[in-house]
Amino acid sequence: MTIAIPARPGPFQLDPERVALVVIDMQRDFVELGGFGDSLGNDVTRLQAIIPTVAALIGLFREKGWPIVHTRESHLPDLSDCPPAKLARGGALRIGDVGPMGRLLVRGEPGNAIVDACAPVDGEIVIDKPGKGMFYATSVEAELKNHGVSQLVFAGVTTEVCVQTSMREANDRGYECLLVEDATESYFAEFKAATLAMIAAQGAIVGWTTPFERLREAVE
Ligand code: TIU
Repeated sequence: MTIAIPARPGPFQLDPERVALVVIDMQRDFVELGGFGDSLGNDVTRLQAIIPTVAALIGLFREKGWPIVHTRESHLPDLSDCPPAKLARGGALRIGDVGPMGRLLVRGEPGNAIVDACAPVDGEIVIDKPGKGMFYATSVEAELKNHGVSQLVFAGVTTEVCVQTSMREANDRGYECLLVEDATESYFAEFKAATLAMIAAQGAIVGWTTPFERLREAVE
């Protein structure tokens, strides 16, 4: 039995047997001062506002016993998985340089950790990804297949970069995707607004969007 979630551009038919939550890159590197996002000149405080909503969404999926995937954008310490074209870009500091929370965007460094309020617990899937999208150079597709998942509810940062890239990758692979509007944020308000609009346009060309409360009310 599916649950109809009020959403844009129309109801999202959530199937409790096939759904998983994907929380994209809720890392200190993107939401705290001294991390990678800050090093690029962004106002990271904008992103901190969604932490309670993302945590509540994670709590809802845990309560239901539905699978949860957490991603981290990260690179190996030797940066062998970081293309030169990505390494060459940045602000005052580059990927792999030492910042106040350790080496920027490097796996295992303090800044690469997911913020405490959204941290994974045992049994949840954690995916380290070298790109913006969650499918590129990762094992996530096999993990989702193992769990029988064909619908993905998305949250995390940043809306138009890693979240949208991951949604588009998922959409092309046949997953039905729902983005939780107030559980995602961008450094740029106008980019978030445009992303939400373009995802749901043309009859859900990439997927559906809805606020957390609509989702919570419908599934509880
Ligand atoms: N810069 C920016 O908006 N985002 C990223 O670099 N990565 C993610 O979105 N996770």
